[in-house]
Amino acid sequence: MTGWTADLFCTAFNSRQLPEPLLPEVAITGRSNVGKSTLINLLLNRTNKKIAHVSSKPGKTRSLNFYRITPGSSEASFVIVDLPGYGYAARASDERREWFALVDDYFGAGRNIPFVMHLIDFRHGPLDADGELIKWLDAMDMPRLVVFTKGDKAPKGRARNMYEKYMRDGLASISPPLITAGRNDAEVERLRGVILRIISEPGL
Ligand SMILES: Nc1nc2c(ncn2[C@@H]2O[C@H](COP(=O)(O)OP(=O)(O)O)[C@@H](O)[C@H]2O)c(=O)[nH]1
Ligand SMILES: [Mg+2]
Repeated sequence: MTGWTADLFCTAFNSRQLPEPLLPEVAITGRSNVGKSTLINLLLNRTNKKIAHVSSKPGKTRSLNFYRITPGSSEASFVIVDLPGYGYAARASDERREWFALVDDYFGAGRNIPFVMHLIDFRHGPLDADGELIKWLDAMDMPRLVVFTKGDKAPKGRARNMYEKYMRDGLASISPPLITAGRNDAEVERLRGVILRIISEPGL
């Protein structure tokens, strides 16, 4: 069991509401409904008493949510930022503009963002919207850690082939992507270790 504790210390709907950047911030991004809030709850052991709001309706979160994480006595604190979901097809183009305005402001503010965690639905692999995100993050030279979600919904026995195909097709990640399954299992514990390791690597 991890000793990570967390508190939601800021919710920002616009750039004026962004908190002072005092700690490294790991931003979590991905398509609406991919499982960002679910993974945050898992990382923080909040499966019963949830801290991040999980919704079955895509595109609910329009704010940036900042969680201050205290991983344990020997590790430095950092922040996890839950970004609004990206690129859900039903969204109007002015909402896309709104998304870019808010998230561009966040990334462009000179904050300490060691890497972005890019969540991808394991069943589908990277879709068009993920390709757009990758291009946009690459253009900012932002390191990306890919994490697959919904591994439990993939066809049984095909996971290895699917994983290898995604990687062969050129999906890049600063550490090999883990496959999460909506539960607090060994992969989530591994992910905690990967996050702490990357944050502690200077000059990534
Ligand atoms: N089976 C399964 N369902 C998941 C997983 N991750 C998220 N979900 C479900 O997918 C829906 C959207 O999740 P949410 O965390 O709100 O996505 P967000 O919009 O990216 O924050 C919810 O109904 C979750 O319960 C997973 O790994 N496995
Ligand atoms: Mg969410």
